[in-house]
Amino acid sequence: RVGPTLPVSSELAAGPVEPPASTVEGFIEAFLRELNYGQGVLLSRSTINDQYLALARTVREYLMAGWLETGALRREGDRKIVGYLSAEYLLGRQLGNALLATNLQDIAEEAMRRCGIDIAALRAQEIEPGLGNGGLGRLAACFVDSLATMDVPCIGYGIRYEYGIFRQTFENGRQVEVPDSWLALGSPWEFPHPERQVRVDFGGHTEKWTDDQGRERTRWVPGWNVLGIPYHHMVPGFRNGTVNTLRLWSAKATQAFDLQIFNSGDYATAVRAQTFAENISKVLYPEDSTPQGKELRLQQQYFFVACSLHDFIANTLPKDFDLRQLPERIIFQLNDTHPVIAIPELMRILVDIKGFDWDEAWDITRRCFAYTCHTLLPEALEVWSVELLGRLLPRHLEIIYQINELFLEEVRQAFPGDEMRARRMSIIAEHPERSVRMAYLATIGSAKVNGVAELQSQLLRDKVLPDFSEYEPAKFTNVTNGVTPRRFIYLANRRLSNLITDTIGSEWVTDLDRLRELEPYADDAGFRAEFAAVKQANKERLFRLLSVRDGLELPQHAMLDVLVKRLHEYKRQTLKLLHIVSLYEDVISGTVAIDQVVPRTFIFGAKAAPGYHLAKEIIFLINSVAATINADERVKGVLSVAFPANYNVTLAEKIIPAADLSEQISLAGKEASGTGNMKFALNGALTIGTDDGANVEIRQLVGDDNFFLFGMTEPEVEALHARGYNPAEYYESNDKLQRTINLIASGHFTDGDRALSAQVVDNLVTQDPFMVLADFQSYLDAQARVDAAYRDPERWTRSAILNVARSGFFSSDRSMRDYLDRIWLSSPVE
Ligand code: GL9
Repeated sequence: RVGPTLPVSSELAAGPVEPPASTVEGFIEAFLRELNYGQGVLLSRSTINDQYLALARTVREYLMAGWLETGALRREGDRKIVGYLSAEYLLGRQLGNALLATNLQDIAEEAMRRCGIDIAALRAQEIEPGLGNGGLGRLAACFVDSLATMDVPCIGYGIRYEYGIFRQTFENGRQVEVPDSWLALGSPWEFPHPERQVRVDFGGHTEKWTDDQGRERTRWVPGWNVLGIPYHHMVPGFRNGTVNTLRLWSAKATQAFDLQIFNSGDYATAVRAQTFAENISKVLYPEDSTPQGKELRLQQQYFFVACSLHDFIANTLPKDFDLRQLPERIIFQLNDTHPVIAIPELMRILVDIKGFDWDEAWDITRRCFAYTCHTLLPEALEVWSVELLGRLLPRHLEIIYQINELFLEEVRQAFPGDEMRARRMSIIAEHPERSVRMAYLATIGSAKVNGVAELQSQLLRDKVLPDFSEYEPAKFTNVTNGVTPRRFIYLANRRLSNLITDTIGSEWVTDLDRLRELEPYADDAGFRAEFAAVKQANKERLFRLLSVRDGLELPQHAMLDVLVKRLHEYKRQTLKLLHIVSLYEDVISGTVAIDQVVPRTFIFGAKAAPGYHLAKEIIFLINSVAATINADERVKGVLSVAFPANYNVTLAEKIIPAADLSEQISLAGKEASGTGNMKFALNGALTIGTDDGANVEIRQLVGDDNFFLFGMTEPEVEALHARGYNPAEYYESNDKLQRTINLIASGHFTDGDRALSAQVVDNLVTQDPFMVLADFQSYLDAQARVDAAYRDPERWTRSAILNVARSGFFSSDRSMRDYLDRIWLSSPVE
């Protein structure tokens, strides 16, 4: 069912709110109306952008009644609402998803055809909102999709960055970042509400005062402020009429400019305050798993959290709401530590503004928050210097001190005489400078703490927060990540979706465990042939795209071996590179005859954080190796390397369905979960991977025979660290490794310039912090097993089918059910 049922609220227009008719004629009528009266152009004079905007607005019309109704239900009902607080949402393109959710794809396509428009050109017109860096932001987008599809009331809160993740280009093989002006041609998907602005304070100082009951109170006297303007986005459920809301905040100056100064001609000074304020939501920090100790980033965090809490309390709850009931009406899920300043902010609202006693306020607050930790890298745990936090948010710092003092008192009571433990558990770190450990604040102030895959949740308890899990073991839980099957199977892989639906029916789209029913078909030669044909067609679609987009001409029948994710040393793109170079070296040195090599096309996709120097050197080296190998006649058609620039959600939707082999090769104990790994398995790629993150669970489910495991386990990694790791030992004792590294070091791929590969090579041979060399041989052995398996196409396809059939667990719908059961403690309506 799409669209409205009866309006539930007297605030809705009288009578049913009618969307346009779900027919080609109805669609054309609405489209032309949007074009003429919305865009103000005639069809014959319209540009592609006019047409795209009108098409988007037409689809929006079909969602509108459901959106109004869902909002009214959320406000007027008494169900607990999920407030997802996330600094990132990596949404991907919206048009295709909206057409899918409304079941209007065929109607829209035919309607456009009758208007003489190729809908594919309009789809291509959309610039995806890249308001996230990678897995963490994409996870938030999958989660809100699932909650809408499951009819769970949710408001996703975040930041409307004017510029999202940078657009990556390559110049002479080096990454160059270009601002992502995703709003340049207008976004038809957002609804600005400037009249609902919220004021956010910063700076200043605090004062004591005594209220009329004689209680000593504190008030914050801020130094400056900005306005937050909400922009609403629809989050449509899959054909269920529910449309949830994403509320993204944009910063604006309280005063646009100083007219006197402007009139005196000093324009720069006149607008300085405005520029300063609006910088807060100007651009997404393009960091990956490293804390960015920048003042502006803390401003961003407090800005969106303050707006969101205010919005919920003042605008979503009824005016007379008893805030003691708050934990029954909202659970704020903290997506990593970025929004954790919400904890002291809620305390400030309850104690300073609403006049609650500290203890009662603390009891309420702790039940309103839950915290998800997305990392295992100690360097990725956010800390803010006391100096900065105190300057920007003086009252919040006081509150954090108070929380800490009371908490440590409890700890001292539970462990008398164990002062070391109290110090270890303090929110305030003393070294290297006095700072606030946001993960500790999050843990203390939340009802639940979860990791994002079984292994990481275990390591979170044992290694990252051991004192806390010992103190409150019941607080800790796991929810393994998931991905939305709507975008990553149905939308991205229409051919596979059709094959699945033709075979087992269409229920799988919202009940992914049903994919199990495909299992018997793995032994059906006819089904295998159809499955293999889907894969081949997806490859050809990708090659056509890469030819137009990047000028790449790739062979049609090689194994497609894919490594796409952010560029980071722990993800070990260099290990993949060593494998490629070793295959190439085998051929050019005459060690292996070319006809003995299983043809492979390697695809990389990766952005490096602009300030991450070594990551950018690795990108340059990958591009250098690609250029050399692709130009070498000796391996032509057998080994090819493609590194299309600007890997993003849109490109992922094309690459993943085409992949044969999914590379998930992080050092064990470093990748919290991974979600690309799930998308590949669900699209019928086999995984070569370490025992890390969700790989562990993927392997358990698909079975050892259908997964290529290699590398050290996490305990083995730890043991090697403890013994003292020396990469040079591996280099010296492994002839193949030596030849591979020597070829790179010789300048073979860099026009003879050894200096150009030196940083990457030296780092590997002398430091190798992520043990690439230690896992090299094991990786090569596993790749040899991959080759053997690929030589038997029937066996390969059978395994690929089993990967699809057994990966239903990785639906983000299942993740949401787990959050509901284990953390949010409420269930979807019947
Ligand atoms: C990440 C983890 O590194 C991933 O392993 C995990 O799958 C996702 C989602 O839980 O979260 N944490 C993190 O900081 N990033 C992740 O991808 N980084 C980016 O989003 C760039």
